[in-house]
Amino acid sequence: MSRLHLFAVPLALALGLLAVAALAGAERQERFFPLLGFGFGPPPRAVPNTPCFTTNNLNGTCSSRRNCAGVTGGVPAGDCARGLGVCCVVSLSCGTTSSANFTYFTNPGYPGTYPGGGRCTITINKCAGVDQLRLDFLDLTLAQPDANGVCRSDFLSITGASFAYPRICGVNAGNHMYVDFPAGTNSVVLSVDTDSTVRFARVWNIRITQIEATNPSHAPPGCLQYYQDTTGSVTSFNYGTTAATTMGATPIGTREIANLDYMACVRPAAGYCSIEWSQLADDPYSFTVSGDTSVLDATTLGTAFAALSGITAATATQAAMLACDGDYVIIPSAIQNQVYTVGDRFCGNGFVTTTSVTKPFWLGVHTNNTESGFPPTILPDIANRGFSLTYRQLPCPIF
Ligand SMILES: [Ca+2]
Ligand SMILES: [Ca+2]
Repeated sequence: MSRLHLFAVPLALALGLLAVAALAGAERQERFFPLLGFGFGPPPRAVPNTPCFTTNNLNGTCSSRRNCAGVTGGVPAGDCARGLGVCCVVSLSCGTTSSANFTYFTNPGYPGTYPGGGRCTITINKCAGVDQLRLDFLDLTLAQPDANGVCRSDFLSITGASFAYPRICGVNAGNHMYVDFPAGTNSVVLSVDTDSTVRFARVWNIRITQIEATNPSHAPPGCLQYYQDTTGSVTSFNYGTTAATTMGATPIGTREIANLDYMACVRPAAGYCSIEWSQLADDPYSFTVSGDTSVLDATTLGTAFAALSGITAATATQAAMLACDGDYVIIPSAIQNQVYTVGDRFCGNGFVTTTSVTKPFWLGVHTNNTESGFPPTILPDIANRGFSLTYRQLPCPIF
């Protein structure tokens, strides 16, 4: 055997082992460089399982094409990691389960509409380190509530979570909700119930994001909503400028959803000491939560004249309790026109600009189970839209 052969045999063996190892590694690779000649070439590169965006702004996870195909509902949507992997977007409809970092829950036939019928559910299993979900309603149009604001024919509901989450219906695109996993549980179920006897074109696409406890977007305890900018708007579920045309209801139904009790929280930015809440100047309906909205005209609707405030029942006089006892928002330690208000509840058909220094910043939302008036001697609420309030955080004063 020549010197060349003596050298070549162990070399070929070593290269062969390398090739086997590389092929095993390729199991997890979308792309690996084919072994050239005796196996020389760049080592295989792992696809990083990092968050990625598609060209349509959908959230996915960068993974190998093979791994994406193995994920329930996984759809490859463009390249990531410089072409090493695909941005794998998980999109699922009824009767499914997901444990992906981002899941899009859609109606059957999305982006087409759905005529309704039955209950459509998705079960979300939490990932390691996760104790919260954020639901972004990219599309969510269900039938309107009944004349009392009760989501009767259609509703989105959440079960298995640590809080009595509101049932919502109507039009909610652009709104969001946080859901906490109770300690010791691993899954939460989202359900969309629709009544096919109510003729209506439903559509939904809900982005479900898993939020780790360490994530800066993690909402504080008790916050159904969490806003993280210094300015923004907080809008009640199913808010809209037009009156709802409730199926067969007389009088025309409210858009305001019944049975709500939650907090919309705002993250205080560094160097900001207070928050100012105000009504949209160009939308007189942007605070219509109690009373008969239909009879008010532009001279009163949205003005301080139509604004009411109340006080918590424990300390209220009878007169004060009459105001803002059914549907209202709460602003803690409220200041209006540089003076602390007597009460912290606000209702009616107008909203006076209000400031609060209580941190974390929050807006409480409460609605009762009816629009028929409470106690019965009080006139019913009619055609309430809910609210869309803007907020801005105010910098700390410089002394
Ligand atoms: Ca109302
Ligand atoms: Ca009510």
